[in-house]
Amino acid sequence: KQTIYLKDYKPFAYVVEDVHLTFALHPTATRVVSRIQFAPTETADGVMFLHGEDLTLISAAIDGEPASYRKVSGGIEVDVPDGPFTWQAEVEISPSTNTALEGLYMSSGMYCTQCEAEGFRKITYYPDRPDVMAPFTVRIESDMPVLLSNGNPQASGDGWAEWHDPWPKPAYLFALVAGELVNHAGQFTTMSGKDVELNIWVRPADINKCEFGMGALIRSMKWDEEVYGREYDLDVFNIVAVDDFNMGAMENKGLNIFNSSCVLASPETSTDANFERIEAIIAHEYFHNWTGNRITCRDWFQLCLKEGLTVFRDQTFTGDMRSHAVKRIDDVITLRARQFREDQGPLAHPVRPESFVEINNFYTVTVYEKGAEVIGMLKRLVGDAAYKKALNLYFDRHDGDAATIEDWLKVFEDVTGRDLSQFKLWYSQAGTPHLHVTDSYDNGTYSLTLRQSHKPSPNQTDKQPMVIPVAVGLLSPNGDEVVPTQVLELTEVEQTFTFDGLASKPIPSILRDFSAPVVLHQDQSDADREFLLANDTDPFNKWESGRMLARDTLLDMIENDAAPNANYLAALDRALNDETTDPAFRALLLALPTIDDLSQEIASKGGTPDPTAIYDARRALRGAIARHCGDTLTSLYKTHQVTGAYVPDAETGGKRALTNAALSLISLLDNGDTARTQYAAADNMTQELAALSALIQIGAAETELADFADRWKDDRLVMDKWFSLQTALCEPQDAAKIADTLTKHPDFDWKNPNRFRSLFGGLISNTAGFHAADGSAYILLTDWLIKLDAANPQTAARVSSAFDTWTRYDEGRKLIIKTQLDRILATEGISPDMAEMVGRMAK
Ligand code: BAL
Ligand code: ZN
Repeated sequence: KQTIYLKDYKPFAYVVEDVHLTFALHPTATRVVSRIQFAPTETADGVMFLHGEDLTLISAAIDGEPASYRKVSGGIEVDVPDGPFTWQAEVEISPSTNTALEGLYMSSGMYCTQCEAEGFRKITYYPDRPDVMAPFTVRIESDMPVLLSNGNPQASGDGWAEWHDPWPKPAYLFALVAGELVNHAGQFTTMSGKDVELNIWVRPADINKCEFGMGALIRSMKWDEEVYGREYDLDVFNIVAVDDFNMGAMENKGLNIFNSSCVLASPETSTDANFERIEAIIAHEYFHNWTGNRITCRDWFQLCLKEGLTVFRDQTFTGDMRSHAVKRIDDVITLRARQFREDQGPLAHPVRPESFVEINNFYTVTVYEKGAEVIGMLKRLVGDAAYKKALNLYFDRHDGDAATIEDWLKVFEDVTGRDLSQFKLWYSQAGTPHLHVTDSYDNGTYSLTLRQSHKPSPNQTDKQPMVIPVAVGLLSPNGDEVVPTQVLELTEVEQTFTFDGLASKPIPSILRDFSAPVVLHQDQSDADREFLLANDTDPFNKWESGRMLARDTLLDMIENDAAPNANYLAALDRALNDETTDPAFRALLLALPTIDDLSQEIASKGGTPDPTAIYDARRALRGAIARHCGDTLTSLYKTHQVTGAYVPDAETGGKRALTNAALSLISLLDNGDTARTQYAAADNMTQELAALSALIQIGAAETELADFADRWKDDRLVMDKWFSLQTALCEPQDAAKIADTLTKHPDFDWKNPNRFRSLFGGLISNTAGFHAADGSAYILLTDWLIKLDAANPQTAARVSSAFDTWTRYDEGRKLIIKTQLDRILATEGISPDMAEMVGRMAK
């Protein structure tokens, strides 16, 4: 496969005016007849290229006459007339043998599709590019009882149904579902009074797991009207749950298809975290209707245009539904753990990449999460009112367009009069900027000097200074906020900002709300951190102060064999007892930096992390916290228990988060007695899983693991948890062996992406286990990646990014990993997806 470059973009030379598709469904021999109206533009030259992969072409005609065409790499070239014409083709495809889960495939007996990014070309010959938009009419012929496609239902009869989608859309938003499904129905009246029929379609056994998803959908529709003024635009909105799915979910117009793990929920089988994630993903896919579908991307380099914005929208939604402070902290934890990690390694790329071989490899945390951070910074820089105006202009100006980042920034420039050319570097410059802060105080004037620096990234050595919004507040030593939050704009390499009229040297609270995705370097004393942990009015920095104390004591323990910092333990104990703060916030104070976070930190300072030593230090600190804060933890555990029926809301969820964080530490002291009692009494999955996790972590879960498997053997989503907990939480030295044993379990259906990711995702997240010095986990994962790649390249390539930190480690580990990467590259028939990912890592 060839490398594709952003700079080579050329529009398609034909307009697609209308698409009509007929599917005669059959597991191994589905026939797809396409009838497509094309009209040439002035750049047309008589030869039209159509994408097509793995298709058996039965017939092709232009205006009723046999077409003249040549098969070429990735599709066909067709000789076409000078004026408008109708292309009609019939192809045969085999959904039941499509294990890559792209295009039309089968999952648990149902037909379904996944076309983003380039799956439609596996369904029929078509200009499969996002800038070609057309209305679609679809006829499905099958004896399956439920037949769905995009848009509105048009007509149906025995064994057939027709759907019409009036909104022009790119092929990646096409969807079709056929199966023995039942629906959980709902209804929404839009702000202009239009009734919309809502459905969540599932297999009959899952019908009791739809209620929460339906509520989340209705909340999302309402929120998009109230906050962004966006109304839904079809008569129906369908969601379908599918067991075998590479992604979390997909925003196909009017027919969202979801990985069943991202929509099905019940108190007995789903945790608080599952409920929150499901609500966010339903919102995300729904929000795509405007940011993605009505306005789509000109080409795949612009992926962040829809994904960054839609993630930003779903993050705000979750904040509105739950807690902005907790959501922001959660998002930053993820951003640093995954996106900063990506930036630090060989897979680093800009939010808008400039080249790719396989676009599926660029559905990354950088495009999504850093893409959302960029929107957040833009909003902070222009202010809420201008952001709102700019968004309205964006929707007005670009509705129906396939747009670019330039189009997006232009609306902000037009609304505010600002020149955003320097800001645009956030889209093109890879890597995490570093922000260095020094300060001084003299005679009532406080000065803050901010300096930015940038490390090289793959193919980017010389970097320019960026616009960095730095939200700052100042506190006086008595705890009063003397300067409320203001946003300093750092645009040069170094700038000094002054604050006058201060009676004493203030304590600065820098980068409030994590106002930019940067690494902050600040000489901050433990005393200042303890002060901010107790007094900061900014919840993010309040939490961050505790986090930095925890990080530094861990680093001191790892690097200098130091004892846990007693001041940190005392400050943590005080913060845990502060009943004025949200229990969910206090639960986050107990979440220590992970082994991978710490190894990122050590590597960024030029050191070589030793995962085993980091594991030992974390365990020692957890023990010290349990002992030092034991009374507090026991008391919190008792006083914050939730009684009554389970509700998946933020308030009771926060209490469960706190009591369960306490439980994990209490279990270090009481041999698991409290956890065993909780496990036995639990009436919801949050409590059950937290107790089971605490027991696994102290190596005392044998009975409960067997009981859990026995009770949940028929629920595949719960069994995914059973697989992942064991590999994630076991002792590092046992991890590879346990993972290997689990691969032999009769329920390890490795072709199911959720099951594969549960087992191996758990192993990878067990950092010290994955990086066991003998390389056993590296070898096991590689064996399985090679096996999976032959069936499902997209998921295999994604999981291979587990190796992207390999250059951090010692020579012994590096040698084993490099050998594995070379082994993958040398495998005959390796997919382009995998070859690109591993090739970038092995460089
Ligand atoms: N567009 C792919 C799935 C998602 O981001 O919603
Ligand atoms: Zn998305």
